[in-house]
Amino acid sequence: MSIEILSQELSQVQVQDEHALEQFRIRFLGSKNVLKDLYAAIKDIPNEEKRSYGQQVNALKERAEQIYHEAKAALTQTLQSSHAEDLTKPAGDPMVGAHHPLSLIRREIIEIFNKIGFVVSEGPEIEDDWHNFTALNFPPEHPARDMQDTFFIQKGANELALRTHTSSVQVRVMENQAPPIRTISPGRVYRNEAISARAHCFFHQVEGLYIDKGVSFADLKQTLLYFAQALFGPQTQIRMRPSYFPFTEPSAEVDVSCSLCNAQGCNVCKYTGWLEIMGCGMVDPNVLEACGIDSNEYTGYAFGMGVERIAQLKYRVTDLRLYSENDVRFLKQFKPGML
Ligand code: 2NM
Repeated sequence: MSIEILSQELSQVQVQDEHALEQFRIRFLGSKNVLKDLYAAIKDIPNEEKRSYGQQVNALKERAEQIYHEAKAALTQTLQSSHAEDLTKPAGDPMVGAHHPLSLIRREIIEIFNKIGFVVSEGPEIEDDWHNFTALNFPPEHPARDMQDTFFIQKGANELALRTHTSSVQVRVMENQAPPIRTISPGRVYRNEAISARAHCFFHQVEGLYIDKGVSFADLKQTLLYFAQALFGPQTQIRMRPSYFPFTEPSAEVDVSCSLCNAQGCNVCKYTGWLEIMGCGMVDPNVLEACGIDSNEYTGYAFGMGVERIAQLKYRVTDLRLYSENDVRFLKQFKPGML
């Protein structure tokens, strides 16, 4: 190896990592380094050239040492700056996730009814005509059976539908269990609606059903009063207004006194002091019979509420679309213990 070649090598060398640094050290500064041959060759150099030859080899050695020390210093610095954290610092606050507001409300509703003996039942989101309509006493020409209102799915010769309410789950419970029945059915339901701030093509319900001997409208009213006070506070009052559903007779809409203004009137309750939160009624004998329950022996009540509606009242959400857009700026507001 000549002085010229090694000199050129040193002028071009790049030491980019610790491995390259060690290779460089072995080659130029190690116990078998390439300069040793050059030093050994001094004895064969003519006397008058020895001095200049020795100076050139020494210069090579010094240059190699300089390169080595500079590269080592540079590498140590990048290593230290990538470990710039203070490792003795105590840990910061852990990242705490949020729950979806609809999950929070659903959980709260389920807990309130669990305490008085209702158990959760679930069922399929894709239903047949029987469980979604016919068993629930929907007449053949009812508008809900129209394409305008319901999403239908063609599966071979069968027409199926995305369930429009979770009452379909309760039909399955009644078909498969003997009374007494005390159940609540939370779940997603679908309606063929144009999406806006006030309407969506899917939303969430919790429906309740109680069937036994001698169940009365008074039982229904007291249960819903207990529920309203557990959810909105002990000062809450309820009122019932006559209504109509195919599956209940008589039927009613349930209002709760507005907890935001103490029923004094505000823009949320439209200055009425009341907020509509659910529908209810006594299960129609036709529904009981369709599900194999003797309507001479048993009576029952049922109710249904929209989870979005309740979350809207408790959390003041004014646009339904926020529930399904997954914008973290919305979602992260719902931390444990926020209410
Ligand atoms: C409501 C209103 C009134 C209801 C009826 C039934 C069933 F399966 F027993 F017939 N489940 N839920 C019901 C009754 C639902 O939602 C507004």
